Amino acid sequence: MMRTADRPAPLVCTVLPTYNERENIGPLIEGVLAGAVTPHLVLVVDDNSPDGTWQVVEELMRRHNQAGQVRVALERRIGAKGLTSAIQRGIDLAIYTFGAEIVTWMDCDLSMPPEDVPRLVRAITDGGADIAVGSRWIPGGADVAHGFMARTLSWLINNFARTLLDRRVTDYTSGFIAARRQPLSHLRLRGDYGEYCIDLLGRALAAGYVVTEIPYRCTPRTAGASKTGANLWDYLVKGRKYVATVWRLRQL
Ligand SMILES: Nc1nc2c(ncn2[C@@H]2O[C@H](COP(=O)(O)OP(=O)(O)OP(=O)(O)O)[C@@H](O)[C@H]2O)c(=O)[nH]1
Ligand SMILES: [Mg+2]
Repeated sequence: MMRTADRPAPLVCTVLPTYNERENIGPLIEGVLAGAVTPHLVLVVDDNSPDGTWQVVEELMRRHNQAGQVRVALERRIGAKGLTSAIQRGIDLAIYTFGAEIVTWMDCDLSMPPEDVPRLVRAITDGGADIAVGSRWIPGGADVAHGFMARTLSWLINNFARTLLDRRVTDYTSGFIAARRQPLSHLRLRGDYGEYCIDLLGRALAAGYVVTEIPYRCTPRTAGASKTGANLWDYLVKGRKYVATVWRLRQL
């Protein structure tokens, strides 16, 4: 894309929501910064993790924030908890405090490859999308992190969402997203865990925003513990909320 002197490259901010990701956060931050092609800020929103994730981030801030340049920032929330509110807090800081034009976010268990962040960003800067979604369900994408039962339930819910909402999106529960500031400034995140993603994409499509998908390979976490349950009951409880979210959005 051509840039002129009066049109500086847009600031991209990657929001990283963390709870007890001490061993993952360092490689993840380094991975995101290594792929940066325009000015890029990494903003960690940590809910005062007992394992001291925020201390690792503070150390990286000392290393990367030199000569007045902020490349790594930390929001340490004391008392607040929850993935959706952490991402929303990060989006608000990215847009209104740091002036980001594009915000990306992802899980911090290294199940989503930081090398793919530039591809999501390019889908917006070069491809003209308003929102780019990392998808496990298009050619080139895969989910090798979860077992047969979880993959089947995820496939079922995503097909249910495609049938009732919009077929162009295949991974409504992705959570690996890049978006322009404009949709984010009037579509605030609602709901718990994966529901927020279905809800955001459903409302964005209904509002006429251009949503594109980029394939990615979801790999198992190798350090730290999952914060969501992995037995059939947990999946059914989560799945019921996903179905209710799709059902609510169907008439938009
Ligand atoms: N700030 C914040 N981050 C959270 C909270 N709960 C989970 N996270 C982060 O959300 C991301 C996803 O959490 P995971 O434990 O990987 O959950 P998941 O991906 O649904 O589960 P798996 O499929 O088992 O990996 C990780 O980056 C977590 O650290 C929370 O309460 N606050
Ligand atoms: Mg995970």
